[in-house]
Amino acid sequence: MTTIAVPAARPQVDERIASAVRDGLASRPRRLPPWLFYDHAGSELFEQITELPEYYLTRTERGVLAAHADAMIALAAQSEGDGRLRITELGAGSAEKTRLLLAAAMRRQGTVLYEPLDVSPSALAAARERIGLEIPGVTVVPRVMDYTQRLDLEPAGVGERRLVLYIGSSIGNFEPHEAMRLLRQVRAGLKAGDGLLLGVDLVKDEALLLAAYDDAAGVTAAFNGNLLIRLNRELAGNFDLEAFAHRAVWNAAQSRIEMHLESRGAQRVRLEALELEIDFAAGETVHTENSYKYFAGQAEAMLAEAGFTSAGSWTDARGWFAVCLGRME
Ligand code: AVJ
Repeated sequence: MTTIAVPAARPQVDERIASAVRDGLASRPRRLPPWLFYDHAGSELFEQITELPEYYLTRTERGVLAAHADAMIALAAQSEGDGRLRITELGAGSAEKTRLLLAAAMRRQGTVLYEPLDVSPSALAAARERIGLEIPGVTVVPRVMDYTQRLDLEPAGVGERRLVLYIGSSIGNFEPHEAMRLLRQVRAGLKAGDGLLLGVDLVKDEALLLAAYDDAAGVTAAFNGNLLIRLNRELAGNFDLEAFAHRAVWNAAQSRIEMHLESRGAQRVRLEALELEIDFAAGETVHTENSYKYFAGQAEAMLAEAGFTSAGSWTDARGWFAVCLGRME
């Protein structure tokens, strides 16, 4: 009889995650990239966030889209005559918000090709189910792509123009220079007549901003802390959740909400899979997210700087959230 030595079960380490965590935790101040939030549990927590009374972003943008989707689609479709729109979304779809735009395109042209781009195959599969089943006439063509690295789009068909959606203020996670790089990258993938619909959260009263990122029910705190649960699971870590506090800060000089995890005391944490030990001082923070807030007119200016012509801009009655259409001439 042969005895086979079974190595201790060790999680399969994803290199992209390993290097982001290694670099981020070694830098001062320590940081972790916000894309790490979105494992299965994190995506569910984010869905819960979008329904919180304090998290005005999703429902405000949804209101803007509900009121103006037809106008947005009409403007995107018509420049130099009417084109059929193909709708390409950066990210795997934002549920009812995307649906409002697809429904408007359906009203205009009867059928529509919808192309969500995302790094996550499972997120794309869910989007395909959701959209494909709920709106007959929409053909969903999902593509696995890290659009922050490169955007390679097959050219839209003859007589067809592409409308790229980048809604939900997802752009707010990027530093201003990275955001501009991304917009230019999108523009480089488009041709004359194509457009980009950009949704951005606007600067408002500080108390409202802070509440949106530090809700009474503690869902955002759980979303932030889930990052540590993920590192424990995927990198064999021993973070003690109770030993870190959720912090949301308004950085007025940079016009951004920051989220941090603050070490409640001096402690040592081990990430077995990286053979890494980190000593946290009491009060030391890990910066986990920036969520930039823009001034009125700023999104239009960014679109213009990236080479788009500003074709339309919509906001809610309180001026909390803006959706802007940039077009390629
Ligand atoms: C998905 C990046 C738009 O910044 O508001 C929600 C993520 N972070 N609550 C945002 C988030 C904390 C969200 N974005």
